[in-house]
Amino acid sequence: MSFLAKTFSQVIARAGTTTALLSKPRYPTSLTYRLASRQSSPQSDNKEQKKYEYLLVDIKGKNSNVALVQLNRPKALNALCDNKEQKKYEYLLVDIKGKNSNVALVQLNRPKALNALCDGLMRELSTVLQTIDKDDKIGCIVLTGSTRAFAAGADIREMQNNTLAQVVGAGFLDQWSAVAKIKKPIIAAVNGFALGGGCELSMMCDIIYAGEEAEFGQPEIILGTIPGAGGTQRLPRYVGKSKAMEMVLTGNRIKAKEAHQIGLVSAVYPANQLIDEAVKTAEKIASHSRIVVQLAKEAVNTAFETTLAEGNRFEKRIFHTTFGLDDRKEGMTAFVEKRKPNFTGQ
Ligand code: CO8
Repeated sequence: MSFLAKTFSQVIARAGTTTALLSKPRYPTSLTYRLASRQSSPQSDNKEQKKYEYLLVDIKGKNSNVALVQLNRPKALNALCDNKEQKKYEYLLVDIKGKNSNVALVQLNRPKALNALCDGLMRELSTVLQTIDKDDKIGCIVLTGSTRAFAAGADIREMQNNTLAQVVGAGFLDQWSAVAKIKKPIIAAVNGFALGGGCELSMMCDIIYAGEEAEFGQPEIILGTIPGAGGTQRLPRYVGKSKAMEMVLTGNRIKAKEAHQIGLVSAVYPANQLIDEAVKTAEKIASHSRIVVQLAKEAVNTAFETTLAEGNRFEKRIFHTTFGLDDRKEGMTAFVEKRKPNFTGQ
């Protein structure tokens, strides 16, 4: 064990009378070791041991009130890596893209089930997106799946035997709404199937790009149920009542070209260029003021939640608000001085 790592472990081990938990880096490029105080039972401590890729965590002391955190990357002499390895997510691949490393690429990775959105996947996705949302280095997110499927819907096998009491009682799939609450822009890069919850997930994003072979649909009616994550609400707002009704009532799928024609997606690319194109757009968005991008996203989304008059009033207030920002001053000054703006997010 390296000197630094050893010292680190000893410090953690001396964490005192409260149990200390050393949490793992949340996603690839950050080296974010955090200490968090936590009460935990011996039973849950055993579970913790399996959760860390590079650490062993144990509870010590007569009163079980000391956490022993051991760095455990022996082959690399416990080098404090920035964890480029991507295996720590069960259902996702996460990577950082862009010339300025300011775009997060999140890929759904459950290929055998065509990225069916099981509970675990959606929990992981919500957590990862919320973590990225708080990362100052990232200005835009690209969400994608595989060439064959963005996502073929909620996991039918998981839902098959659920009862009404179970789904209501457990708030079944409540965590899905977390995606629509992310403040940073998300571009859905859709190749293959985007069906049911997959189509709804893409509509929770801010921009949808499609590969030429992409197919969108709300086939829940075929399964004896209806869309549950925005299919009956977002879809008519985006494509109009008649088309939304047709898709929801027949379960028919539409191809990328038609999805483009009706305004569900804003551009169609050859499948193998889709992610690059999405990242290019994401980089452009990320080059603008972070705070102003966030405000702009909120303003556009408000158009779907309110009347025109209220929406316009909200927009005007947000517009006025930008005059309290350094970035608004910098953007206009840069234009006048014929140079590129240097935004600070303030
Ligand atoms: N759930 C679970 N497993 C799935 C799903 C799914 N949604 N879709 C595909 N799979 C699995 C298949 O079972 C199969 O697994 P296995 O090999 O073990 O049998 C594997 O993926 C490959 O699928 P297929 O063999 O069927 O592949 P095909 O190329 O023949 O067909 C299709 C591809 C057309 C995508 C077909 O799989 C299909 O129709 N899938 C179901 C699509 C669907 O109905 N989606 C809607 C689900 S319901 C829903 O999304 C409600 C959302 C509510 C959200 C509420 C949030 C609060």
